[in-house]
Amino acid sequence: MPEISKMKKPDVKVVILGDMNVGKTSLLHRYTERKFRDTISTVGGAFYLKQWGPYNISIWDTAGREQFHGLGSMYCRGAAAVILTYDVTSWQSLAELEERFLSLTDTANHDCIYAIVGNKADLTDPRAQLPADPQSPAEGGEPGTGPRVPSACPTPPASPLSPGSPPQQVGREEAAALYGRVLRYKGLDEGSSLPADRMCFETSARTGYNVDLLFETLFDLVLPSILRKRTENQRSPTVDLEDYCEPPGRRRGCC
Ligand SMILES: Nc1nc2c(ncn2[C@@H]2O[C@H](COP(=O)(O)OP(=O)(O)OP(=O)(O)O)[C@@H](O)[C@H]2O)c(=O)[nH]1
Ligand SMILES: [Mg+2]
Repeated sequence: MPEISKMKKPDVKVVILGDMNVGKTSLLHRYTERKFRDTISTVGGAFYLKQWGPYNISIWDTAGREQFHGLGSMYCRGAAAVILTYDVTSWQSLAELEERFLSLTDTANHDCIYAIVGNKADLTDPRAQLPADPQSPAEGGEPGTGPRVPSACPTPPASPLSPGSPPQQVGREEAAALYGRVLRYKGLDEGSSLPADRMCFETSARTGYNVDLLFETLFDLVLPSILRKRTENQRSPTVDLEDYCEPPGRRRGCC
């Protein structure tokens, strides 16, 4: 069925990178299945195809474990957006993004968009907690039904929820500073790039806080990449073997 195979072809690729245990798989589950469920540490990588308007976006979940590190640059090849994920309660997970993961993005598109995402915000920020009223989920309901909570790097860090909560080790300003270093690593001018307050997010896969906002902001931003790719494909058309009909009377074989 050529029609279906064409519909499912991804137009663009978004890759989620970050240390093990930061919640990459949980973020993808939350966005695609509207649920927070038990995960097992990812082996290699997995991808999900998301229909976004008339476009198909592949979202790649990668393994954070060191043993799969070599695969990262392969997953990033041709990426239009990369989500660099850390855990807000782990300073080390932010440091790892720069030390271990940033170089994997060398294979991404030259105009790739970068988001810095601090997950597990429910552990440190009361705004990311599940609301008391179950009728108004933070953002975990059906697509588009939950309230959008805008994220902004420069807002002051929230105080810990209770004496037993893990402390927030990574502030929004550290995430914004990393974003600046990512731009410099990529040779991009901060003045003409997307600003840090738009590209740094704090999320909770557990409650859904800011998860739709993250993915949908990126999907909107990669639209120019999709349109450019489609134009390039139109300029250099390829033969679709599934559509090929052999002319009547022509024999198969080489001679
Ligand atoms: N409190 C809280 N826990 C979370 C959140 N997201 C993930 N977790 C927990 O963190 C652990 C790791 O989550 P995963 O989604 O498997 O992490 P990962 O980044 O995919 O890990 P690897 O696949 O090993 O790279 C699990 O125990 C999750 O339940 C969150 O937003 N809040
Ligand atoms: Mg995983």
